[in-house]
Amino acid sequence: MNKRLSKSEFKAAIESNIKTLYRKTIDEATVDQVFQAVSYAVKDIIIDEWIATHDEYEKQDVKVLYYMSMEFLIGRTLGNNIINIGAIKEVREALSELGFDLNAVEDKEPDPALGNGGLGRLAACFLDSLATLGYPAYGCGIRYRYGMFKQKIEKGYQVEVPDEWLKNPYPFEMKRPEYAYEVKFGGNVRVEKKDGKDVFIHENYNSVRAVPYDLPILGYKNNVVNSLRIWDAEAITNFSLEHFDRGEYQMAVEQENLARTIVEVLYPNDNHYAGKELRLKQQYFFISASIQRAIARYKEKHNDIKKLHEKVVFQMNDTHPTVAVPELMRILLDEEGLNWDDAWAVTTKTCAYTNHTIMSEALEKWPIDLFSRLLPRIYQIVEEINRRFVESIKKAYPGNEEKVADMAILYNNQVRMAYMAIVGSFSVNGVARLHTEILKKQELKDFYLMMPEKFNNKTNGITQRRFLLHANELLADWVSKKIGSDWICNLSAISKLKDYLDDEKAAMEFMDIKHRNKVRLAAYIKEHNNIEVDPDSIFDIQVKRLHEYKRQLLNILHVMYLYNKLKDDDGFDMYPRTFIFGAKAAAGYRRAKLTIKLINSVADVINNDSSINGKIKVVFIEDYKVSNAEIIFAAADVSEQISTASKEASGTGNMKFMLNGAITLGTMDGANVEIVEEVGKDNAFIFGLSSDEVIKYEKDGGYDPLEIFNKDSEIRKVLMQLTNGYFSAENPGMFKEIYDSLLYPDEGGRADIYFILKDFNSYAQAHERIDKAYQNKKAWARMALLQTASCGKFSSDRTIEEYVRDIWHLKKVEVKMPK
Ligand code: 26Q
Repeated sequence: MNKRLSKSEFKAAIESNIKTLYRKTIDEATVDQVFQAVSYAVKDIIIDEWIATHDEYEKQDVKVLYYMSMEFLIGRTLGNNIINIGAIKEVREALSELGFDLNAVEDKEPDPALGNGGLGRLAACFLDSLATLGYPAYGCGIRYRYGMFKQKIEKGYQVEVPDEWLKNPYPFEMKRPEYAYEVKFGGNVRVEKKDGKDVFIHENYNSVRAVPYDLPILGYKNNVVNSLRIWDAEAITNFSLEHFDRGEYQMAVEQENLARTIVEVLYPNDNHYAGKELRLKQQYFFISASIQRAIARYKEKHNDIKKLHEKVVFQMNDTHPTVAVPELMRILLDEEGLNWDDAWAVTTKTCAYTNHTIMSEALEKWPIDLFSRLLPRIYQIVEEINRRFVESIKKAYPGNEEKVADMAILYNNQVRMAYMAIVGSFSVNGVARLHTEILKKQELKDFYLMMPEKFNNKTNGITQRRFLLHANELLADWVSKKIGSDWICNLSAISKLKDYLDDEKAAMEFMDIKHRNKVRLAAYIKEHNNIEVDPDSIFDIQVKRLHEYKRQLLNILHVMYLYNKLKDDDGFDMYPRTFIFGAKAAAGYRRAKLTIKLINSVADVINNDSSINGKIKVVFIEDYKVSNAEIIFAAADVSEQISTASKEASGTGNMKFMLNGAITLGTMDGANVEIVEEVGKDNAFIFGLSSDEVIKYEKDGGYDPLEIFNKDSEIRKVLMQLTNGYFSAENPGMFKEIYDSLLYPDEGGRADIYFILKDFNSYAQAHERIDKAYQNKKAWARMALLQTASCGKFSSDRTIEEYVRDIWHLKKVEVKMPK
């Protein structure tokens, strides 16, 4: 380990940073200032390893992965960085002697929320694993001025507040102006003949300068520091007086505006496509800059651009970065002078694509007029890619015009980005086994039949270093005491805990830690919601983005049902349960926002009804994000993973809960299937339709929720409460929209399209099994410990090793530091 600082050296570094940054002594410093000072002390250590890592990459001339993603939900980095440089003890003690608490200092870091949810957090877990495993990689993304909005709950409604994460300088980022590139938009393309060849001249365009900022991504105690490179936009034409009297004034203003707006804000849609021009600008902006840089770096050492794929691989995180395909073609054709076939061979050996969804409303389809206006040269290339691809479809299926309609990249005046991603890539992967099978058999069947060799599965994973080592110190220490610390870099070693399954003392220690974590969450809830919750009750938690397919509505309707039973049925009793929710809704997603209001309205009534003796509490945690997620996962008994089967590609929260010993209550969807496979079906609470059944109903019809409504008086009562003001006395009609969606056909002619009523009774029965199981403390403890002991497969380290083996073919690098 490099330059191991002792406690006293840390103290000195912190004090000296306080002095140079703020002209203050440590006694006068605020906690915010101490956060900055500690961060700079840590950064000092990181810098040497950062340099050494990149020297080693240069020296060994390694192949590099560029992970292209519109989102990196990295969360706070100080705590993780301190752990990864192996200095947690020294820093904590140094701060304590200076009169500060490390946790309080960590809390001062803004939570960089450059992502929406699963896909963005996955990218962050992957960077963590890549660095820890020693693989050369860059994350490439956007330096949004405003990340994911902060959520406030006012009168039960979500209110969005801008996330000003850059209000104070962010200590870990480094501006790299020497790697700036120009990115061009709009204008037109003129063709000229030069030496008998067509030359494409892009003119009358607007452009911006893309300027990268690097964030260090540390491996765990291995001296490796990779980079997350996020691009900022600056105006190329700065205001200058000489332009004032000419038409260029307008131009200068436009370029300033363009630069400012491009990186202004992360689109807060999760799993939903909105065809906004600015979004496409963002996509092309960071892709063009990233690829220009990757090629320039390649050319520093290599002169045969046809061998680019030997040293470079671009992984596209969903379709959002798919303009990488035509942009790489543009550079190879127009700037490197390759012919089409050579350029296409290089491109399709360099690009790979990950699919994260089959939901039709999430598929990116850009209107051709918008696309071609914004990216005229790129569009020409897309046309040619499409022309050649259509030709190959016709060759494979002579006379079959339907195939062309089903598969063409350009169709119905739209650019179908997923199809371009598949055609331009050598690898197409899904993110859990079931999801990949659905892709192959249903959504992308035509492509699978035509190019089966491209398709593969990479079941998602999570980093145990953040979601156990950092998030749940008590449990992490306990695990290490029992089985050693191998699990930190090799999660499959955690299965050694299985030796303790029938050791009652160990099981009780495990549950005692769970209890202490529940006390920690209860304190958080008291502070933020002013609600008292009982740490002895079952903590039943659903935290994830709010989306109809994730069925938070099923959860809250079931809470209403239980409440009715407590009130109406004297013979009914239940173990005390705390239902905890956390979810952001996309700002424009009306029904999702109404569901948040419903949860809060139900919470208000139930939490204030003393007649039920506190048997049920309902809590909506405001502003669910990476930093409070860490506290939440550690405290869960039950993990709600209740999406409509076939809709959740994988899920990753399910794995974070499992790692922390919560038991899954879920459908056979996404990675739940593989979780159940690891723990055994008796150690999970599974309910509901299978994905095959859902898909069959969707195809053939045959489901009518009104039948259930008419037959089942308990369900009917719950639904009536949505329209009779039971939970919204001030406005009885408030939840009518939700009621209608469950019973009456939508514009597509179907009612209850997420099968909430269909799965309701099966869900209620699974809850009854939980109620019973929890009362056997010993059996529950064993089952909880088994979750942690069985989660080895779900490390993102395993996922990354599979990507490396099957797709990226990277070589591990060791970084040695002088002692
Ligand atoms: C698209 C176009 C315009 C604006 C926004 C978007 C957009 C943004 C984010 C579309 C989709 C997303 C995010 C998708 C996502 O998070 N998917 C999740 O990915 C996880 C990691 O693979 C899976 O575990 C989840 O199942 C999947 O829902």
